[in-house]
Amino acid sequence: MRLSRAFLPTLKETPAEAQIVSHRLMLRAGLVRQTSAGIYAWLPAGLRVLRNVGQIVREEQDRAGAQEILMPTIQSADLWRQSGRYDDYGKEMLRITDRHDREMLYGPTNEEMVTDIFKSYARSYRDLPRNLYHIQWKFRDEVRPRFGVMRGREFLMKDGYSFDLTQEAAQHSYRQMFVAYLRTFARMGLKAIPMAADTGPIGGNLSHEFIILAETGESQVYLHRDFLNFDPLAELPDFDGDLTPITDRWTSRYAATDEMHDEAAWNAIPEGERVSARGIEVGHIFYFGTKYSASMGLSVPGPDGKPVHPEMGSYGIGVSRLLGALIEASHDDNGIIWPDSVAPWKVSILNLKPGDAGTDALCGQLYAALPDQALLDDRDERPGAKFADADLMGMPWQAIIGPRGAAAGKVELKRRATGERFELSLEDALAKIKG
Ligand code: P5A
Repeated sequence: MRLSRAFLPTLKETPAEAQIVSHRLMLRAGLVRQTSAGIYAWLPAGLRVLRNVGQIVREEQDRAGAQEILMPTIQSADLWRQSGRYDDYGKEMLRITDRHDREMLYGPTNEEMVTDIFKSYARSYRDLPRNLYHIQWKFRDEVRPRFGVMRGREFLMKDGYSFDLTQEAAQHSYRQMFVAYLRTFARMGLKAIPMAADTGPIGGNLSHEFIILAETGESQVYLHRDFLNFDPLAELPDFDGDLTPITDRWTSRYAATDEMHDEAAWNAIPEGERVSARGIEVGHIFYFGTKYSASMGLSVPGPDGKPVHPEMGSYGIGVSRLLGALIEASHDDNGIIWPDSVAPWKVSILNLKPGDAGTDALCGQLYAALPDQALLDDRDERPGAKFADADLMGMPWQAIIGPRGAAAGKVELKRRATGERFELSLEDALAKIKG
């Protein structure tokens, strides 16, 4: 993309309404635009990151054996009456009436709908286990939407749902998602720590929140410092095999959200090993047994012919919230520092002298060699403005090209995260950018 033709509206001023750094930077870097309280339009750069995040989520869900579907945003109130949640959900649910006076709602989550869909097809225990997920917009009429996409009213969630024959099998499905989540967040360069959590309106008695430590986080959390050194990408697990050694390792140390905090267990940990911090919840997984299958009449004949209600769990990732979390975790005074895996473009190419034949040619060559991966700053602007915008937008690499370098056939490559600079030939620069 050429900046001279792109819709990438950066702001120099700090927007007054933004209270935390990620929100400020998302507005300043032109990633999103608020259209109503807690509702955002995604501009080109923001949309590219949202898609990259979604793609990592998708790959790890598929790897763990889940299958992607796409359910609608609008649901019928009748479905929710079956589970009893239509009234329970209260004011957070956006209720809509259609032209025939039928009660509808904008889905805040999809347990009811997926249970109903699965019920239409499941014929016997041989149709178990199954795990279905989608990445779809949700609406929750939050009392206090705030911090930009972090607590929105409309937000993008990956929500997955598992169906199993036995409690044991359901716990295996839960562990598959537990491990898939560890991998998902690690691939985005985030350290997300699973913590014992409260189940709230979803239900059940087993649940973990995946939390990223950040001063601006909305949750108070308590954890053992060992978690800070765990590496989820050290090995590729066999998702069909026994995952308990991995999950046991992660649950063997104390980690809890405020609601689940146990003072006695906490005090038993030596003081120097305790970390109490603020955190951002980027994922939440639940095992709730037959809560929805029983209330919604989902059952299949088991191996002995007797009907069984499948054991279920649900698994959520805040895809749009992750953009805020990623920026909270990776920025400096000058702007965003995108991790390579989610960056909107791999490199910003800074043409320091548009109109200079040699400079234009070298920029053009680099740009052409990186289809859809480079943002070319070919604007008629001072170099200072280009440096500032490139730092603000946060591509992992900056390729700085001016007349002197161009004459020598050299590209100055800057790593956004560290500020390291390299003088390289076009080929060597390309190799580094492609990593
Ligand atoms: C799990 C999947 C559920 O809804 N049902 C389907 C279960 N869980 S949850 O914890 O309520 O939400 C899952 C994740 O969605 C993100 N999230 C939000 N993101 C932005 N704005 C919001 N208002 C918001 N509410 C929830 C969180 O990351 C949460 O972990």
